Amino acid sequence: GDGYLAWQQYRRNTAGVNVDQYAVYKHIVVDAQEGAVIRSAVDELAQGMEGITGTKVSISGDNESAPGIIIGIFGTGTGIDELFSAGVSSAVKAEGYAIQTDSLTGNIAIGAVTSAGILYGVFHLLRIMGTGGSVRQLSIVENPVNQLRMINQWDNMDGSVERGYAGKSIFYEDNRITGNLQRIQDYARLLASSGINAIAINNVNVHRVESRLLTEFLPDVAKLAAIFRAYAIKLFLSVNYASTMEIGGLPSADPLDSDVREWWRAAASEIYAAIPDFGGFLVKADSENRPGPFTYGRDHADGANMLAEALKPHGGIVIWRCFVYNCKQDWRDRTTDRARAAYDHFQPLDGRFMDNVILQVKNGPIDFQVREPVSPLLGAMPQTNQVIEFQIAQEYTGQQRHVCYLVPQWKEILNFDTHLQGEGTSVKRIVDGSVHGNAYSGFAAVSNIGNDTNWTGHLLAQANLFGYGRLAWNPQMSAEKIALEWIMLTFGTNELLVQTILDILMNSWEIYESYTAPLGVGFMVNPDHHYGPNVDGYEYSMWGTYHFADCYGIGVDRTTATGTGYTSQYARTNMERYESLESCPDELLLFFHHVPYTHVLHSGKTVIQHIYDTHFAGAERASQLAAAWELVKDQVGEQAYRQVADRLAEQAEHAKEWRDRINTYFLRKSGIADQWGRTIY
Ligand code: BDP
Repeated sequence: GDGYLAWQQYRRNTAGVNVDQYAVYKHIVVDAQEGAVIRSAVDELAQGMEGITGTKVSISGDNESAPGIIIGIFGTGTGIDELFSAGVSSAVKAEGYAIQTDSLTGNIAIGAVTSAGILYGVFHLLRIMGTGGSVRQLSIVENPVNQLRMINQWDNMDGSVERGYAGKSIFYEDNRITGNLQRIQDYARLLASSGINAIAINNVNVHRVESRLLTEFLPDVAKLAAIFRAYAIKLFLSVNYASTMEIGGLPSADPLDSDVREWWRAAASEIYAAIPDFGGFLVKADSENRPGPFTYGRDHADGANMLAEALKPHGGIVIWRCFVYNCKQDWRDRTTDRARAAYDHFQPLDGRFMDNVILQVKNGPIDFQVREPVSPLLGAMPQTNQVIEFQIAQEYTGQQRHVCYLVPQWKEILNFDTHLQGEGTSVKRIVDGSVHGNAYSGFAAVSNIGNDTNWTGHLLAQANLFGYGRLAWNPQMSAEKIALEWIMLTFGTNELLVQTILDILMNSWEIYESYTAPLGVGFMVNPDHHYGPNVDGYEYSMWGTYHFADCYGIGVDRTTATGTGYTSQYARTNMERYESLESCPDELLLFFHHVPYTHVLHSGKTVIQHIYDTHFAGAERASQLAAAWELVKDQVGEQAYRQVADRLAEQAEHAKEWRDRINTYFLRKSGIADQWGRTIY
């Protein structure tokens, strides 16, 4: 098809060897009270079963001739409790579920303690059938590892999407909320099926018109909230910190000013009157020209707490972003290293935030580069709730014109050992809240969808949206397992096809990295739109993203001994590893050290030869991706084949441009020839 159904194809022929197992299930028994989420779950199950088995299923309140699929909520006096042992039902937590096949009757039961759990259980069962798994002996208990599994839309009300690479907004057009609510419901379904439970529906850069989502557009926001509610997804709004001035008619946004505080309290009350289960606010303040508490000599705790106080009586939360740095200062001295900024601003505030504030920390210290170290702020504030922020949108990883499956990158970040509470203090344990026992914790990520028919522009970029949700649900899942699920649900189970797409996805991050900025140095992209090579694009600007290449060497000295001191933001073990040239990993070398081109890496190559080799190899491997796709032409539908073939062709060409621009630059700077005598343009 055209990609619109994404991983919700529910096609008959995908199920492979176990397909006849599914066909016996012809009715669904609902052992739960009516409600929007239950209705979504039942609809989904019916639709899915009909697609997969090719026959209509009936829905009833009591059991007919076995076998059927029985769904129900534990402890509500229905029959569901009898179908599970007490041990199993008590292991199911808030959003979790149990799925079990009765060996005698063949009935499949899905039990949960909330309707959200039922919905997730239904999606799980459909995933099994969609990937051809056996349903004969199911015995599953699942609970999400992360409590908050959030998506951030960077959509503007004029219909554009900041860093959007898949068309226009599905939420807004002409400065109002769209009338096409069906597409939004389809998006809610997609999100819920991968495990997402929260969404902020507007860009973190809030313009005047979006501020009015809080006021005059509130009835429309409430409609959107109802759509998401039916899929167990909570709705949040990004707010302008200075809304009191922007739309409130007040002269100030000082967080300690009582009029300002009162304005926010009243605004919150109105929102909750319209949307009783409203999630809360997402805030980008004092960053990249956004207003914030600094204007009034206050700090981020003052700002966040003002909003938290307004939301608290209603059970709402403030998600305050830590992407805060001075974008107008260039490089003055070691303390102005942009990589230091989030930690320098926030770490000293630990303990000052109200308990309904969550800090949202980007995965790396700079900005979603293809390779960065893990942000040292993650886990460094034991008394503060934190969520990690990823970018599903491929702003710096090929903008959904290149394929770049990001789950392997996210896995590496989540598995990183911060050593903050001794060995084994991994990022995933920090963000799931278990290390510090946080009230709130989890994942947030910038969405990669727009109104392109296939949602993500590049069809293969759908794997990142799906993968993000799956990983937020369970960070233990392997990148490969997630990819396999996505491939089979989307394209079916043909072996050659599955293996080909799996190889493309699993190699794509490494390939992209190899022909772009080397060894963790970052950027080297065109300013503003950030697409394509421009080695010095940001080198002499104010944005704080530099590589410091000259005729002798390259890289940023972020050591504590001689550099910016950034390394000292890490726990000792990591600090020492990064500080020393001997132990710093190759892939991050230029992030932490300024070295001569002749510096020898652990790989045995010099830095300059590494640059040449990776760029030649990367461009070559990019063109092989296109060749691999050609071989499965007959296994995919015409439209899907075309969509991907076109992008892979563009990537192959663009990778050569990257290769040539980077290699030429460094040949000229260093004057050192390629050891293998290849032509460098
Ligand atoms: C950068 C984007 C910019 C965003 C900013 C942010 O280039 O468009 O507004 O991050 O996260 O990556 O606030």
